[in-house]
Amino acid sequence: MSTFVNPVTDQQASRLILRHYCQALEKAIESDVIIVGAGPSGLICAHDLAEKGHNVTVLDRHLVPGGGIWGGSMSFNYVILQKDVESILKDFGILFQEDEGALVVSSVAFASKLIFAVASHPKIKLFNLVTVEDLHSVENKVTGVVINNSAIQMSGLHVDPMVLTAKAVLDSTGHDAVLANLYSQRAKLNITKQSFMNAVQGEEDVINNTCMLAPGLFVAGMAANNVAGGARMGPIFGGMLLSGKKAAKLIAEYI
Ligand code: 48H
Repeated sequence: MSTFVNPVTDQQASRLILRHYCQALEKAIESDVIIVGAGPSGLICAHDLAEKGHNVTVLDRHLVPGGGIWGGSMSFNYVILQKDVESILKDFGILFQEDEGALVVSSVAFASKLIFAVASHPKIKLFNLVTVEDLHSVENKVTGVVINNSAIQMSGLHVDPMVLTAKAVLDSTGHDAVLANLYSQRAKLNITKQSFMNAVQGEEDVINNTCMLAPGLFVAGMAANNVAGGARMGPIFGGMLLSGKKAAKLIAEYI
């Protein structure tokens, strides 16, 4: 007597996964916005754009999205946010404690809630284990990204990539500012390494440095500070959320 009334066969599992992954990937060939990097700035930007009705594709090279949130500070798994962003935490159902006028949040809960909101949004396709290795461009506008499977990319095998296109692309790849650097290999772009740690300054910088770098190419989060020489801010995350929100507004106005 078996437990399952509807057992799933091996063939079914393979067929269903292939069908649904390929359907999602096919839709992502042409989306409104591609977000590269599923850290806090990219996740918030994706969610805001999707809430406005845009079709968004989010790509991250790692197995687990969330970027630098998970590790907290020196592996102590809490992050700190300014009281000014309390309403954003409430929007995502992220619990916090107020202490010394700041908000203290479990980094695991913070990452999980943001990822859940993005991964389960009907207007967003989220692909992990996908590395962006180049930009797609038509008539001097950035019009998409060149992608490969992260395992293939890491192995160094020569396997040709695929292209996903969009009306706008966001570089939210954190400290590496991958897309900005790829762009600057082909066209003039002033990239200044991020500055020393100074949390109060860095949190202002990251919002001010969020911008359109070139037609169709936007930058947010730590990547924005890397491009423009903004300060680091360690485990303080309010600026990342507000940078993602600013990027969503700029992108929505552009597309
Ligand atoms: C696909 C890629 C690629 C690629 C990278 O680092 P992140 O968390 O980014 P932000 O800017 O949203 O948040 C920064 C924050 O986490 C942080 O590091 C802070 C506050 N530091 C302060 C300090 O002083 O150090 O996430 C970037 C994501 C990661 O998940 C990468 O895997 C992904 O981008 N990524 N995805 N293709 N080529 N490169």
